[in-house]
Amino acid sequence: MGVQLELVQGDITRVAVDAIVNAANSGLRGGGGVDGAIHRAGGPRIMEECRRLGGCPTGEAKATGPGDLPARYVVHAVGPVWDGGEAGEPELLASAHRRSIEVADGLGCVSVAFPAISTGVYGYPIDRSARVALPAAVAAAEASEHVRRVVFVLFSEADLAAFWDAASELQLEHDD
Ligand code: AR6
Repeated sequence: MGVQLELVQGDITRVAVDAIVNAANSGLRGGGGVDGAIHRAGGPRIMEECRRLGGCPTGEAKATGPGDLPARYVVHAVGPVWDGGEAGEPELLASAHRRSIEVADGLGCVSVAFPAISTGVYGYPIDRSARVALPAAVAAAEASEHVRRVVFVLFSEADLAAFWDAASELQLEHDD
């Protein structure tokens, strides 16, 4: 069965899907960027649950409830810190996307929204991240039991354009 891919510009905290993915750190301690926005908008219950999870290794993902957000779950994924690209960053970024889909699938989610993991504080170049994130998420969704809709929510117009270019280059059909 096919998977619908959507690329949109916006704020992921406002997206009503089954699971939104957070670009977290391995301590699941909260922080700036999209992590800060998710905890601010979702309220303190998300952090209370994160504290009980005991952290999350890079390339992995763990779920909590959504607090006050319009999603059913938040999947906290930890992407790699960019260190030039020869330190396993693409594999870890792909793994963070694959594991996010697998965790969401295990919770019965049909729709999953991702931010551009690792491309803010962690410094992963946006165009290179898109070429890893898109095929990893789509392939994992295709292999999943439940996930049929994958949305990438890009914060800026430039980030959306980078994901758009990568999707075209990879010949991934997408809606906008
Ligand atoms: N909706 C969608 N995308 C957003 C939003 C939002 N509300 N806010 C920011 N972005 P970053 P990282 C974009 O730095 O690089 C945190 O402190 C942002 O423009 O949030 O994986 C964590 O606690 C960028 O394109 O995540 C970790 O310590 C993308 O989200 C660390 O940062 C990711 O940027 C993780 O760094």
